[in-house]
This record gives sequence, C-alpha cells and structure tokens, in this order.
Amino acid sequence: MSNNEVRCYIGLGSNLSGPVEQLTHALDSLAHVSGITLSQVSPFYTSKPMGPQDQPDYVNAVAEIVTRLSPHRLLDCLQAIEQQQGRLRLQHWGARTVDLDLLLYGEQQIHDDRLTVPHPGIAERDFVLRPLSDLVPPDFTIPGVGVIEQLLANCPSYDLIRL
Ligand code: ROI
Repeated sequence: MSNNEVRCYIGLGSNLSGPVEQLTHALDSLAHVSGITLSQVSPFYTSKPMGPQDQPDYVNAVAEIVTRLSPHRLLDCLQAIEQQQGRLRLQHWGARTVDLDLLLYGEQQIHDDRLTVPHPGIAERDFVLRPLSDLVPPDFTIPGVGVIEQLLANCPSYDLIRL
C-alpha cells in the first residue's frame, strides 16, 4: 500500500433478486474499478431484517479495499454499482436489490451532506460488525465509536447465520 492509498471497508447487503448473486456481482464490479484494489472479503451471512419485518431476510458481507480515490469519488463508484444492479428501494428501510455502504475510510471521520463516516448506526448492526470483525483484529478501533469486540458484545442480534 503506497502513501496515497487508504484502507477502507464497504458493507454490502441485499434481500431481493438473488442476494448472494447480487453481492458477488457487486464485489466483482468493485474489483474492476480503476483506483480500487479489493483486498479481502468476509464470509456471507444471512440476517433477519432490521426495520419492517414484512421483507425477506438479508445477505450481508463486508469488503476491505485499498484505494487512492477520495471519499466522495469512492461514494460515486459505490452508487454507480448500486444503479447498475438496478437498485430498487421500495420503501424507507424496506427491501433492496443491493446496498453498498462506505463504513470506514482509513481513520477519518467525515460529516457532510452526502457522507457520514464511520457509517452511523454501525454499533447497532451485528450484520455489519460481525463480517467486519472477520477481517480485522479484535482490538480494532472504529474511530469515534469504539473497539469492535466490545461493540459486538453489546449489539442486538439479527440472528446471523454464516453461509
Ligand atoms: N437489515 C439487515 N439485516 N441487513 C441489511 O443490510 C439491512 N439494510 C437496511 C435495512 C433496511 C435498515 N435493514 C437491514 O438498509
């Protein structure tokens, strides 16, 4: 990793149109973006929906990338991949084809109209923390939030099952 590159973590989630295939396709797209190197992918997990319960279970995973893209250019790429896969969002907190969230951008904390990093609500989502914890050491600190092992111990359960 050169000095103009940053290690980032991307959360992936889907509960429509073949969730495993949606995640696999999104990861493949991510790996082919110029300026992004896909370095690790967590196992996939099924999870009960957070939000309305009248929607299918989710499949979730986390990817580690190394990138020279700025946070906003990276966000543009994530949104482009969501659009390519025909992202449907039928209702707020409802079913979606694929969701790509910028969870962490190095150790930076970012707050502006487009982006909040670390991702808000990360501490309440075991379907993000658990796959993230597969990729980082137990003492890994999420900037401004806490140590992953402790966050996971205090997080509500969405009944994760590792695929
Ligand atoms: N619930 C789960 N289990 N996984 C998700 O990725 C997910 N994504 C969402 C909402 C609707 C909040 N619920 C979720 O955006």
